Amino acid sequence: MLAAIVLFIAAALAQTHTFHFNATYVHGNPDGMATRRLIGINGQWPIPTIKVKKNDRVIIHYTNTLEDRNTSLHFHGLFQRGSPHMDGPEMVTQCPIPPGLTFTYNFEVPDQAGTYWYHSHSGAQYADGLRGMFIIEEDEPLSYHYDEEVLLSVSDYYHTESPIIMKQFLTRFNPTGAEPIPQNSLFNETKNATWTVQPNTTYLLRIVNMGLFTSQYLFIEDHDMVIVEADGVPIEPTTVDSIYLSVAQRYSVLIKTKESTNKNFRFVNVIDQEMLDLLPEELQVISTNWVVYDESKELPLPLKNGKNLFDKLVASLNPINEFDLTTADKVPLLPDPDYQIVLNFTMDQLGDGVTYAFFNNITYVAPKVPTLYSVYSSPDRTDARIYGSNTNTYMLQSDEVIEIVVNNMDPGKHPFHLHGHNFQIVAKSAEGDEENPTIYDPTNPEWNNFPEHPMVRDTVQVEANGFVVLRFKADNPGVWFFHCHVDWHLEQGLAITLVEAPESILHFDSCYAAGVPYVGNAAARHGPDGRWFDLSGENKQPAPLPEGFTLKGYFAMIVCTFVAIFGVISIYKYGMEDVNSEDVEATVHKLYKILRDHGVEVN
Ligand SMILES: *[C@@H]1O[C@H](CO)[C@@H](O)[C@H](O)[C@H]1NC(C)=O
Ligand SMILES: *[C@@H]1O[C@H](CO)[C@@H](O)[C@H](O)[C@H]1NC(C)=O
Ligand SMILES: *[C@@H]1O[C@H](CO)[C@@H](O)[C@H](O)[C@H]1NC(C)=O
Ligand SMILES: *[C@@H]1O[C@H](CO)[C@@H](O)[C@H](O)[C@H]1NC(C)=O
Ligand SMILES: *[C@@H]1O[C@H](CO)[C@@H](O)[C@H](O)[C@H]1NC(C)=O
Ligand SMILES: *[C@@H]1O[C@H](CO)[C@@H](O)[C@H](O)[C@H]1NC(C)=O
Ligand SMILES: *[C@@H]1O[C@H](CO)[C@@H](O)[C@H](O)[C@H]1NC(C)=O
Ligand SMILES: [Cu+2]
Repeated sequence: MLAAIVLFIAAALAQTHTFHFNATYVHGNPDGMATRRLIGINGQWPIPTIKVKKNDRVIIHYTNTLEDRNTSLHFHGLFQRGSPHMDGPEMVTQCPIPPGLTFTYNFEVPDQAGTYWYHSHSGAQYADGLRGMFIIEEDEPLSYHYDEEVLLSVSDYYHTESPIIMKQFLTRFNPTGAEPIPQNSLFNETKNATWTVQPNTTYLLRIVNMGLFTSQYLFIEDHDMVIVEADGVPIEPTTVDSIYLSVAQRYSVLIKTKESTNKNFRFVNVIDQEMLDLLPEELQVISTNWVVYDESKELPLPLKNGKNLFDKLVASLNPINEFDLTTADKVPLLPDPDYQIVLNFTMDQLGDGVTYAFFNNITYVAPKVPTLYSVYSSPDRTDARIYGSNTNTYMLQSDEVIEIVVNNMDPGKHPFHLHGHNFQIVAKSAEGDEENPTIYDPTNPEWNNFPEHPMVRDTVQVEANGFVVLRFKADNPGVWFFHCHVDWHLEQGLAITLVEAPESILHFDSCYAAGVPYVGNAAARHGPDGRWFDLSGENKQPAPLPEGFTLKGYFAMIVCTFVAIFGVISIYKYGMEDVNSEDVEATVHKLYKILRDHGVEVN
């Protein structure tokens, strides 16, 4: 009862946040080195932060006012429980939004809180700036205290627009598949930033890597960070001197400022240069920003760059391995899987000379119909075959425990992201040998000693030539993408599609069972060339009554017919047995009264 009341109150307090977002081009120079065209919202860049409370509803009327591009929005880390059609990736859960069109995203956030973000899921479009933070405030008391919440994003940054980069990347003239090298990194979408703090204050810093490619190290000189949240999951408080974030990962950290204001400190973000195939001289891998206690005091000089300086700096940091974190709620290890998906990941050229990425020899190619819409419209939606050979689709049954093993046979690091869920990281290997990658072997005692309380998050980095083993419960019907969040690799096909419990997704079951058409216009006609307007054979109302035939008269006729029939039956009965004739008379009078009440003249 109490639970019901609490739920009722929560529902009553839940707010609806409505946004009108136009995707628009703006010009910007966030790194102070080159002006370029960026994609903003309503003429502004950086794009707005969305901040809501748990249980709230979010409605975004999203209009594509870019004249030459399709677009979409994905809300990274949101489960979209009951609203899989709001997840955003084009050709997976929706069609691309063409120029001029408005698509309304409308969903609730009932079951999660923390640091999320939203970004375009059309090609590599978020590299052009269409990326922002999405914060869901917890509606219950937190287990930790802070005085002030501060948001922070880091990212890599390109001076060229993504469609142009894509053309140069996916060609036979790039036979090694070398990823585009960013020109810079950004800190809160700028550089050389200063963050003015109060002394003796505890800040909750919500940090997102909104970059497209490179992981980053982050640290404040002479200040500890206490990790309390990762990808929306409360984490057993863990003190570190630095953090390491792959693209799409988030951490919330507590930072206690010093009591004294006699000094300012460097706040440094560092691109993981090991991910880059080549290192341009001019690329600033190490970028300095500042924590300012006293504006009248000098800022320490920026840290210098250079190959050896990177190695030296990184060697001095101790960011925790994400596998060694644990959830604050001590989430227990899921039982042995009902279904295991082993994904061997390789990169190779195909006949067109382009380098593609493969899971088990299949490179993801988008279908002609968004996969979720195939679920909606096919009577055979539980059969993987309808989803095609190149969407790399796996069927998940309701409430199964799913295990995904990614064996990375590539010498790069890759952050894998699952839509619609977070997952337990039950095993994660260190970097392997390029000639002899470390393959997950469940019979190897070194690898099947899973933690009792594994780390949970929605994006995990698999190390070069290493593996990760992930588990989750298939408790969220939908079509969910699982892919590398380095969008260059996603564009190379590094994705699979999970079709989860399709029989429980809004669908046309009763139509199939009843043999009722579910596609077409009112006449069940559809197709090109105006056949949508062909209504021949539609269901229609009966022809009108003959002229002079009024509704009253029609009613009188029915009742009179009834009286006549009743009379015949009565006479028949009368003749058969000893019935009181008064009964018959009374009934006939009742019928006359009904007729009079309806204005029919009777004698
Ligand atoms: C940051 O500092 C560098 C080096 O001093 C300078 O070239 C660049 O323009 C600055 N960028 C911004 C956005 O302040
Ligand atoms: C979005 O663009 C349309 C026309 O393209 C304009 O009418 C509307 O006012 C714009 N909305 C906002 C919020 O800027
Ligand atoms: C937008 O999407 C449609 C449908 O997939 C496609 O035909 C068209 O080429 C896309 N436009 C751009 C500019 O990518
Ligand atoms: C980052 O930018 C946001 C808003 O643009 C601001 O509220 C926040 O304080 C900035 N973070 C830091 C660490 O400066
Ligand atoms: C810092 O805060 C603590 C309690 O939060 C207080 O006891 C202490 O006196 C403060 N120090 C200064 C210098 O304000
Ligand atoms: C993955 O690679 C390993 C090692 O080559 C092999 O034993 C295994 O069968 C492969 N799995 C799949 C699904 O291809
Ligand atoms: C993938 O292709 C390689 C080489 O062509 C082959 O050896 C391997 O068996 C294939 N694996 C699968 C799962 O088809
Ligand atoms: Cu990747």
